Amino acid sequence: MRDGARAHPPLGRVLVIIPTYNEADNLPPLVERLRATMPECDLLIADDDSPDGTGKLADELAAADPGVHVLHRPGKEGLGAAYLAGFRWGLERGYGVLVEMDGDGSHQPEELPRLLTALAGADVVLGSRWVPGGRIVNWPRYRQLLSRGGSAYSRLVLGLPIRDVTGGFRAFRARVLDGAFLTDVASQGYCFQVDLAHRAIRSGHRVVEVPITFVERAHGNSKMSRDIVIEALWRVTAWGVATRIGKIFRRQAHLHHDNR
Ligand SMILES: Nc1nc2c(ncn2[C@@H]2O[C@H](COP(=O)(O)OP(=O)(O)OP(=O)(O)O)[C@@H](O)[C@H]2O)c(=O)[nH]1
Ligand SMILES: [Mg+2]
Repeated sequence: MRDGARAHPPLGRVLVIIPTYNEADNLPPLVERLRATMPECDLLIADDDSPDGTGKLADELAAADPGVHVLHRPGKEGLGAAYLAGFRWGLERGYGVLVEMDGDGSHQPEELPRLLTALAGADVVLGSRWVPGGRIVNWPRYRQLLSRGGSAYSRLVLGLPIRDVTGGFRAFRARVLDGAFLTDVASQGYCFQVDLAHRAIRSGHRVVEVPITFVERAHGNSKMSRDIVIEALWRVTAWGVATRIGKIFRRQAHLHHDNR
């Protein structure tokens, strides 16, 4: 049964996971906007011992608000590791929906209700800059090209039917991330997002994109680096090759079976 109540049961409690590394200026206004827009959603700030004191600020926000939680991690291990720890935290506590959101103000809390509305009829919702209605504010041209190029390459190599493959504003039904889904995820930088989108589609989940407005960070520095781009390139290429080889083997096994 694909449609109906069993395929898309009620969403349950929502946890918004915000990985942070040096986001002291961006975090307080973000938390305030999230609490104002969706007070019923809990927040988890996953901080990698930011040298600028973001973790301490997060503790202060949590002390003042029982809906705000903090996961302190010992050091900078990349976006992927912070999300994996955050997902585990949320799954252990029985949340029905786990949301990914950047802590630098690029994702708009006011757009979260639209993502959750779309999730009522889906398993995964991707906030998308590259579908009609999606917008980018204040991004230099080279960043737009890098993002579009990254999505186009991933789409092509992995055969993914989505436009924004690298975005980081997403909502997952918890049952998608449970079990074996996250086994062996090793991606650290942005290709973590490609990895999750690829896994969700490959495992047959209903994935939909909704347009979002992405705004360049207000304060602080981008963590995008050459190493992160190189990691994404080699991993996506390796997944593409593995997927193709897997298809060839399955086809041959099928033919062999038919000829018996
Ligand atoms: N916990 C943790 N968070 C991280 C790490 N690297 C990046 N982040 C956070 O992940 C989110 C996305 O990373 P950004 O640094 O905003 O990415 P960016 O380099 O600004 O990329 P653009 O926004 O595309 O310019 C932000 O909230 C970062 O603080 C990390 O190693 N650990
Ligand atoms: Mg950013």
